[in-house]
Amino acid sequence: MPAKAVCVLKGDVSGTVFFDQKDDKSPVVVTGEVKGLAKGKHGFHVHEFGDNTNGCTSAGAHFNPQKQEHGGPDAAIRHVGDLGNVEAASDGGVTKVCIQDSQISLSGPNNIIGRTLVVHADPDDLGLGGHELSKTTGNAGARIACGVIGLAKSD
Ligand SMILES: [Cu+2]
Ligand SMILES: [Zn+2]
Repeated sequence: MPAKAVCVLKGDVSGTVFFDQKDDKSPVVVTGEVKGLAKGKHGFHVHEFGDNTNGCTSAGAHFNPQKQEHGGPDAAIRHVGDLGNVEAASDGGVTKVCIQDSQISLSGPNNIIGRTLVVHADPDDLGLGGHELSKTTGNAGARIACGVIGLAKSD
């Protein structure tokens, strides 16, 4: 059964991101845009909780049901929520999001609906940076925008 979800990002930057999955065995296609990013790469993750009561902080750590180390989206070892980076071509413009991912899902144990999508100030080093935070957060810095991923009308 096809499923769709949507997230409205709010914070220092803004955006809207859509999630589409043809059926529960298919990759999830992530599309949309983020407005106002500084030029360069910005960590882009699904965090565990759909809780924004204390801003993006309340979303907790990266969504990690398999208790793995942090990694890049194409790595064998990664958090389910590790979607890598979005990259802004220039300061303050519109950054298109276009990601296909086979670990996140819109149903089952890796379901991201009801969790939080976070955009970070800094690049995610994909676990390879050698920083003490590389294997937990990719050392991606502050959470500059976030939003809860909600179920969208699928037709
Ligand atoms: Cu994050
Ligand atoms: Zn991670």
